Amino acid sequence: MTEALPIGEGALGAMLFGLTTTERIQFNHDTLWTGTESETGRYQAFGDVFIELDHDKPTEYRRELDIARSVQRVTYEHRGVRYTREAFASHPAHVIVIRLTADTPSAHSGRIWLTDMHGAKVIARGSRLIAAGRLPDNGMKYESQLQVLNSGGAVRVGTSPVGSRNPLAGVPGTEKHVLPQTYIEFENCTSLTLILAADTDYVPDHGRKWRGQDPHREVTLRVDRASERPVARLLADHVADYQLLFRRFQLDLGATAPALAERPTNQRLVAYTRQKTRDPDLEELFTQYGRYLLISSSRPSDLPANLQGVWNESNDPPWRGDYHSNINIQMNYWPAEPTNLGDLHRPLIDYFVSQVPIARLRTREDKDYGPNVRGWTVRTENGVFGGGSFKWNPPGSAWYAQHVWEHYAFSQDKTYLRQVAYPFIKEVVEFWDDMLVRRPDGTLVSPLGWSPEHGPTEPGVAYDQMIIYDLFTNYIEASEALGVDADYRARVAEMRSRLLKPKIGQWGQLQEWETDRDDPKDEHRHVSHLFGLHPGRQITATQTPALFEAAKVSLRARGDGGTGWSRAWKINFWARLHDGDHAYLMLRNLLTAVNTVGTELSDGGGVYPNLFDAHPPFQIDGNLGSTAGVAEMLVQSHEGYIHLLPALPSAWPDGSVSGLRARGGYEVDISWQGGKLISATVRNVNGSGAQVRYSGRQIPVTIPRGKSVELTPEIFSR
Ligand code: FUC
Repeated sequence: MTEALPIGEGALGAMLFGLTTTERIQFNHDTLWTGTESETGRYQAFGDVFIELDHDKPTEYRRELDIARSVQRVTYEHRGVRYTREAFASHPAHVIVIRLTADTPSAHSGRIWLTDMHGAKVIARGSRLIAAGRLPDNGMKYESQLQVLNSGGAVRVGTSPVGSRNPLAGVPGTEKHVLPQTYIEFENCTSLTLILAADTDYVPDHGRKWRGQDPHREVTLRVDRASERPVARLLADHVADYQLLFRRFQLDLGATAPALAERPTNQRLVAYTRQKTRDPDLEELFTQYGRYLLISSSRPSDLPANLQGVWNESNDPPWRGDYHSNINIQMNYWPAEPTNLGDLHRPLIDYFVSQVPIARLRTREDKDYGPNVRGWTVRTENGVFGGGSFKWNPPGSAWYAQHVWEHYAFSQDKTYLRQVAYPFIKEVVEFWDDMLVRRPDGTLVSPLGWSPEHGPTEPGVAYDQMIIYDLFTNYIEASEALGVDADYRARVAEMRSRLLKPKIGQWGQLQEWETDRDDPKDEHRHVSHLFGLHPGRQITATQTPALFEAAKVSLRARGDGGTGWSRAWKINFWARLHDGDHAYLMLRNLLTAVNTVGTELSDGGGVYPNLFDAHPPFQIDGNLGSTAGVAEMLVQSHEGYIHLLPALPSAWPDGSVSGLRARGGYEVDISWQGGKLISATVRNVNGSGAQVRYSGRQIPVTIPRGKSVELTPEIFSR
């Protein structure tokens, strides 16, 4: 899982190991979950496809993932034959396609297994393998089907006698796999095409008890339809669909020396770590890889990407492969809006909405909140049936509401604001309207705070106070944008003004707790008390300069290490602090080659050879958070204006970016040289007037909708 390459069509994902003796394709579907309305459950692995080839000791071996097309390829030579294997996950067809070809006719002979991670019996229908079952835990129905198509040679169903040689012996990670007796045998085939589909009966709807149709019909149809189409058409449709999303954002951070650029990514990563090579192409790749992973694991109407996206080989994954509400699920979606994938933010928002009915019940059942509280909140660990576990995370729902708001802030989609965002945000505001405690002097505090994930449980923790401030701000702006609820808006504004404020402590730090007890040696991975700096907008250089300086002091004390996601967050923090060089240092610290797969909680973050973020273990938030961090270095828009190059590091003197989105309904392209702006194009997608800032100067720009203006540095020096 640290070397295999991921593909995905949103719901269905796979890891391709690129082996030549027995290839392994480990697959997942985002809905295969244990658990119930009262238990988080666990994200489950679905199954594997094994292709026995017996191409031992290949030469000229090359394995690649083309993220510009979302196609994985393996090529090698074996006994004078040149083999090519290509795989892609098609969103339009909802299938994974694996194609095996060679430069010599009749060169493929071997066997193919479909395995099921929950022990379902595998049957064959023609040259199709089918595994259907129910999760023992909650009765969820699931099914996978694998069609094998050939040109030349023969394909037939085989059954292995008990006790026959296990072709998986020596395939890493398959020690516990039991091979089904039924398989497909192929002999002297010129090419093979494998079509894989999988699904469950999960629906994100508590009103239907989370269950819909038996997946059999849909899975059968998907495989039938894809099997009838020429592979070239499937591929062309897939690439076109993928590129519509991927190409919206382009990035050039400079050129890597040709001799280095030719080397494989894993070697470049090691050189980058150990020899501190300059490798802007690797930094670009890593940034775009985050977008690739989001496109591959999050499409409208899917579940959002969990701790491992859709790439998980275990039925007992670390932290259940769940939705952690105190940083992780949010970080997964930080890059969506700025890097022009706003439509892929919807799975997260729709997931929140689907969980609310149960979250409301659970909140009112809890003695800390009581039966009369309005609104709802969540626990730290969450599944897909509304249930959660581990401690309550009181401001969790308010942090969710930030995402609901941000989708409007970027898109300016009023229908969405009215129908989805506003009611959601308002209900969470009501929760805090009921929960905040008013002290004798009028100060409002959250009563049961816990700064994730350390320190005491007590009132007035910065994490809670800042998220509530953010929630109230978003509510005020949402109700203004819709022109509704003026009276309640005034009440919320009054509450916001009385919230216990961020405090500066004895060593100049921004306090994590109301009591000035921060330890300057505390390098805890969570940096929750800087929420107001990022992803919030309470602390800014212009509005709160003293707090801005205190945030710097706190962040410096927290250090430049941490888990993968902690490093990714620090890229964003330093970008918001307008310190491009420090943000860049954090990017380098994240892009550190790591091999550890055991759980490390204090330090050890980095990336694996396949560029998956290492918490350790693998956790996708660091990938996605880092992509957001790079966007934050190039454009910011959280202060009511579009800020060009707010944190450009000296390591990227020349470069360009296009397709960055800014709040207010704008899109921005920028090119720079010698660390200075050359030109910027600001397009009005759905905005109504903007301010643009560069190098300390700000100008208003008026652009008709659908049009753009080009801004040169002179405009800012007038
Ligand atoms: C939070 C973090 C851990 C880990 C887990 C999934 O609890 O504190 O580091 O990322 O989520």
